[in-house]
Amino acid sequence: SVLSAKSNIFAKIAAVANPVAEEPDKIASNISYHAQYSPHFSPFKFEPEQAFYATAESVRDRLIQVSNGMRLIFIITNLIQSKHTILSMEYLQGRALTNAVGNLDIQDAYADALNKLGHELEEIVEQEKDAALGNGGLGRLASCFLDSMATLNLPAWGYGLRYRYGLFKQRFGKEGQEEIAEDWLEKFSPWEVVRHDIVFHVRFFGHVEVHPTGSRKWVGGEVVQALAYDVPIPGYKTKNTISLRIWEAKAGAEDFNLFQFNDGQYESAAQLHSRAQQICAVLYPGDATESGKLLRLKQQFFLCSASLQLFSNHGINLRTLFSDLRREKDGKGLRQWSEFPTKVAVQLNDTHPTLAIPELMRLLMDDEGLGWDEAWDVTTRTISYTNHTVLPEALEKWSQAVLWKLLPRHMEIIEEIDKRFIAMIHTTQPELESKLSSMCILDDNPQKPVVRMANLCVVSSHTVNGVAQLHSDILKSELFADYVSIWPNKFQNKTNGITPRRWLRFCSPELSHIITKWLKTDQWVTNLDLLTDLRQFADNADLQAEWESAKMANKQRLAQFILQVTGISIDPNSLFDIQVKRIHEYKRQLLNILGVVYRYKYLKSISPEERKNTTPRTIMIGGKAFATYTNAKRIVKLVNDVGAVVNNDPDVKCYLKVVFVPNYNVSVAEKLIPGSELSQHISTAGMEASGSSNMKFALNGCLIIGTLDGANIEIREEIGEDNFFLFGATADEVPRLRKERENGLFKPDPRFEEAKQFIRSGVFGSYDYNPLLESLEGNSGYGCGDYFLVGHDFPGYMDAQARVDEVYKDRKRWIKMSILSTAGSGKFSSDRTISQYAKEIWKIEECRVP
Ligand code: NBG
Repeated sequence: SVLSAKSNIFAKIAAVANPVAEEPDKIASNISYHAQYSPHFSPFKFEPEQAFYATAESVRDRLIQVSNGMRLIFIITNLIQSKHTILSMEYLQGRALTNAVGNLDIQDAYADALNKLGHELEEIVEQEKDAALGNGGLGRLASCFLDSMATLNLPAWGYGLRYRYGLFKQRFGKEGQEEIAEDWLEKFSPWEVVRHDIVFHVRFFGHVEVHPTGSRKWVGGEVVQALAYDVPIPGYKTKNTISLRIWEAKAGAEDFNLFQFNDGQYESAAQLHSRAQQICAVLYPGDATESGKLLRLKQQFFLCSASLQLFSNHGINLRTLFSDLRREKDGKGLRQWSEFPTKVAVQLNDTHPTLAIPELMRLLMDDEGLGWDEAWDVTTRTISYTNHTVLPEALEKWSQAVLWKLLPRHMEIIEEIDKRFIAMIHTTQPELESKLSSMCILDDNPQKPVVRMANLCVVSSHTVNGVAQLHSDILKSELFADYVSIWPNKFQNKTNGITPRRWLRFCSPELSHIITKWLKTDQWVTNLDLLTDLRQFADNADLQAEWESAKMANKQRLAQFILQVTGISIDPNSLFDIQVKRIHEYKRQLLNILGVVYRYKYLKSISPEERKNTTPRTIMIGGKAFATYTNAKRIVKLVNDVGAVVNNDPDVKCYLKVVFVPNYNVSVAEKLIPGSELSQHISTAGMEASGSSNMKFALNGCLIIGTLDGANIEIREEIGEDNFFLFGATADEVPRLRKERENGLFKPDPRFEEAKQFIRSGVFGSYDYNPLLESLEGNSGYGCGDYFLVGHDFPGYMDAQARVDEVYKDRKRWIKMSILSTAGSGKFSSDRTISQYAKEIWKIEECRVP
């Protein structure tokens, strides 16, 4: 009967392959066309899952249409327009359907069309799997940038890898977090378009051949194919659709050894295929082993080589484009290689794609015949580098031995870059000679000779930037200080940003409508500075009432979601306090949970009457711990254990709930952030380069409790210090405090000691938390006890939390602060960030489709 009901629907709605119509009837017919003729599912099956795929394909048709038009424009203007490329090992795209119909401004039409087919759009979007080709902030930033580049009509694309398994899915067993493969390609991704005509060969290993003329060529070794997949990225209400091009590694039919296969040697017959498949199998394969390190380097080089070989964003590869140019030059004297950087700009998203530098040098010298000086000039004017962290363990250093084996020609080039850099210092900056051992690229320490990728980036890029003002200042005064006197103008700041489309307009439609109503325009979606106009209404009782009810609706939706994924029921009238991000000691989820433990102990110690005067709180913590990061996993376990006790304690459960939100990802963030009232950004000062979820929370009217770290500082400046719950040591105090601690001068607050003791007493179960708690005491393995200063900042944190409790009781004041948070968030649009990159680093202008 289901079958006949569905076929009735299809019979009523003729299937037409017409993707352009705006009317719901025509859209419905297009969706049913895909349900019937796209060969993925049995015909007439139209459950939510099939409906999602058919809807997504229908939307994709439109994207391709716009994108093809765009491409034509780019090709026509190719010779006068410059193009920019982001190379990133990570993109954290999340789901695409809501964003696509929202940006194309066809949301209502698709909702109506799905209704006609017996489905709700809200239900259908939940069917989509997150594309999680990234770890956290760095990857999500790249995805926000793509949205802004498209919206600002910039001729700019992103390049990455098509990992078969993205960031792992987090599950819980007896021992805590377990990782399982997150299978975004289990069926298929309806968004990507495979480009069988865009294939490049990427070489590994082999050797360098020297010709009698002196020219060098990299030959032999292992060659795999890089096949392009394009994911269309629509701009918001523009005709511009750019692409995220992700490469897949594969071997060809000729690499399959039919003879061996017929001989029964099945594995060795397919050896080259399986080796190629390993390259894009997983995001960040473990690198504890030598083979793991080699695989990561292979991934990095694979991305760089494929992208650079292609280089022109629109299917004209570097050779064709520039042999055309060379012809022009020869014929009419028009163009030269020196103009290449006016056509192509490459932004390295952290050091992961550093191998783009020697690869571009190699292509220019060995394949195109340029001399060193000319190739170096072109390369250094093409490449720029963004640093995303000062944590020493995250600054990449690759073994010279492994690099010599994997990329012999590139190591020759890296050596030469280093040699010339050292010579330059000797001749032009002799006062820096004593610093050379840390400034040069090759670290020849006989125990473990390595290549310092960040140094290679700084030496070879025309611009280096940090991602928030404090971070950029630290780069100039500490990490890269020695280079500043050589290149004073090389260093810039580009404070991160977030796309207001995904992070307000689409994830919180109620609040968006209120903003549009009060500002009398929806232009804020692309001009976020307009939000400042909300300030004048912050005290208005009508706005406050509407604001509070929109936040309440979001909280109720969030409570339902939490119930559904954890079975824990939370009270929407309690203060929703959220900390979601990767689990790391410097981000200090441990400070948060110790505060919770203290609060629990305190609530237990007071009378039921006194409890009634406290502010009820629901604390939600979410995030993934890297699989081999033991302390991070212990923190996750502790949060879960504390929750299990607190949430079931009849004395306190009305006043305190603790929830570990499992499997935090982009689509979970889209539910948490709109429903948040307080969010925690409490890293040890100087350690969080920027943070970007802080911006998402503030934009959604959520107040921040935080330290003077990363972009917190700028957020506080924008929204006003009265609207920010500040605590903790400042970045310049941190080294002194660590020293004092090392010298035994630190006196812990009694509340801190009590909280730790309470955990040790076994209230939260029998798991041995001593190793975790010891990291706050003796030697934590980072050189001094409590390297992250949890103990030092604990009392300040507790006092700030007490201020939060007090202010929350004053509803008018809280709502006003919430409105002012949103009103002060204009600066943090990724449109602003990307405009600054375009103008100040890439020197590109918009390329609008007429
Ligand atoms: C992260 C920082 C964050 C920052 C994002 C985006 C890395 C290496 N760095 O603070 O830790 O917001 O980059 O810039 O992932």
